[in-house]
Amino acid sequence: MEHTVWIIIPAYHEAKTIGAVVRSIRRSGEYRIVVVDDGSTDATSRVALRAGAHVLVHVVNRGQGAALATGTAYALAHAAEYLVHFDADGQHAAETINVLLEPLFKGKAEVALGSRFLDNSTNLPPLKKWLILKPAILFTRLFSGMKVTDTHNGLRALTRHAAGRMVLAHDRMAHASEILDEISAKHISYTEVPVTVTYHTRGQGFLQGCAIIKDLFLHKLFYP
Ligand SMILES: Nc1nc2c(ncn2[C@@H]2O[C@H](COP(=O)(O)OP(=O)(O)OP(=O)(O)O)[C@@H](O)[C@H]2O)c(=O)[nH]1
Ligand SMILES: [Mg+2]
Repeated sequence: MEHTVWIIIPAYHEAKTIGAVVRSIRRSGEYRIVVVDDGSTDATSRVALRAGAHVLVHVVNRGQGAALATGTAYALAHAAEYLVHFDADGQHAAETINVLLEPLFKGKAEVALGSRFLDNSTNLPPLKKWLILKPAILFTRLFSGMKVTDTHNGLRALTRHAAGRMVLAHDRMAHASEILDEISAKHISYTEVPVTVTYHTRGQGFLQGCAIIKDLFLHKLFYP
């Protein structure tokens, strides 16, 4: 690959999936991969290292936003021209990386945001979809005026220039809305790309969603 692309994978207790995730990314292209082990007490780091990723470790759990910020700083310090955010839990498909990068390579946008709502390929749990994601999309539209179809999707690609200008100060789940706020405030060009996210289990998504909503409100009310 003529470009230096870094894949940033925040990982918290993902020893079961991280090895297969790293290997599938390595098979799909010449990417550099950094796994940020967010204070896991399982074998996440060891498995990621063995699969061929660079591994950074938070000594305590700081949240997905903080793990992304750590990975971003590392990638920028290691000549990244493009950066991709990718989950460690096996829900994202490695083949999507190229699709996300394409509009960036062509200079059409500085950020490509994955969306689960541009086609019907993602089988979202209904509670998560209607109680969490749809209200979050509406909330974002009202507060920041951004008309994106999916506000809390962990799959996105950024140019070095865009990633370098974004400040990710929100450690936990509200980093997704923070990224959108940064795109809007700093007039960074973006496009949405349809992606498929695989859902195997139910339940956990709902608690996660509550955390998103809580963070979102606290963030808007106390740090506007
Ligand atoms: N839950 C959680 N995930 C973290 C944390 N730090 C890093 N991560 C990683 O962030 C990624 C996304 O976490 P998920 O819990 O799957 O969140 P999600 O994909 O938005 O939610 P689902 O749609 O329910 O899967 C995974 O790769 C996690 O390993 C943390 O403190 N908590
Ligand atoms: Mg997930």
